[in-house]
Amino acid sequence: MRVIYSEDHKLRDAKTELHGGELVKPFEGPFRVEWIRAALKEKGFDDEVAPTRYDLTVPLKLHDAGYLQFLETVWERWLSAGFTTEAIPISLPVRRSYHARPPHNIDGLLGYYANSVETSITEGTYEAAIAAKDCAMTGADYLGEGHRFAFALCRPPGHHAGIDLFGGYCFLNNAAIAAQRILDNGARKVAILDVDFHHGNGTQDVTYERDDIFFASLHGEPDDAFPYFWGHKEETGKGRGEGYNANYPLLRNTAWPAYSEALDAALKRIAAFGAEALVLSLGVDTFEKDPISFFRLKTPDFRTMGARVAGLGIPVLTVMEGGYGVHEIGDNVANVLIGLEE
Ligand code: SP5
Ligand code: ZN
Repeated sequence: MRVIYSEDHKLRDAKTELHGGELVKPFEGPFRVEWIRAALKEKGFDDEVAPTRYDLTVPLKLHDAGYLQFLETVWERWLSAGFTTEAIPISLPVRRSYHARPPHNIDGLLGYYANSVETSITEGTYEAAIAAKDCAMTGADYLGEGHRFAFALCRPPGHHAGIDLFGGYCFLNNAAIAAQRILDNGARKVAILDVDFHHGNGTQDVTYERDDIFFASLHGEPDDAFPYFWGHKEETGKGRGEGYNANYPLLRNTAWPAYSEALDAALKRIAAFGAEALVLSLGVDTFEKDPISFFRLKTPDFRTMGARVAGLGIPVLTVMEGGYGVHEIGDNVANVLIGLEE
């Protein structure tokens, strides 16, 4: 399987994450993709290429122009304001912020565009996010050439990035950008299946009113899991997008039997939708040893997961999302890709 990878992910190497009331070393760091690449090499995935460079035409179909401008300039403006540390928002628009609008002050703007505050912005974050979306788009174009599978080893991840929101370690919605690219290349219907432990609130946001992208997410139930305020069953889409969004919230300690039942239900919906291609938003933070999550999937389960997804019989672009803490994330990712191809 072709793997698309950019060295530029290293440009984002945050020192801080707000976690449990403390600034800690981030769970999401460059080491993650190096672990994944090591496992892929060991398993014989040797077709690795660098991404093509693309402009912002496709991202602008999903994200707000002011938001993209913010991402591009925030670091420089943060430094110009006299700050010397990584950028963390302090004030966010919330219920009854009736007249919220993008403030001029960069400190305020940071909160305006944030949906969570654990994600510090650093020098190089924008460049890394751009390279990640280029990986996803390159994968979409590779499928467009008639290939059945590709893996975009995106970092930073993307599924928490909304129309005009960053957070959850995400800035640009790599998976949705890839789905849009697949549509632009001629497909009429594309599905995104999000198997990251966390609800893909950003992907849901950018696709919620659309009927040409079906979004399904399996995740820790919002009562108990980040991002807490999205991912309920009742969120089914809006306007022409009504009926094209499916959430499968799952309980603490969910293991393969209950997980695979929800997976099969989601795959059934995707097949009924008539998707011509699938973007698999792959987080392996469903693993039993993940440090910030609470499912109980085991390494062999990921292979079964890949095989089930391949059962759809359509081209699949796998896009990397989360998965933290332990070296096994590499084997878990490799297993999904092996399962897809068997
Ligand atoms: C892409 C992705 O997986 N983003 C996840 C972002 C989650 N950030 C907040 C994590 C808070 C976890 N708190 C659980 C503590 C368990 N001891
Ligand atoms: Zn996650």
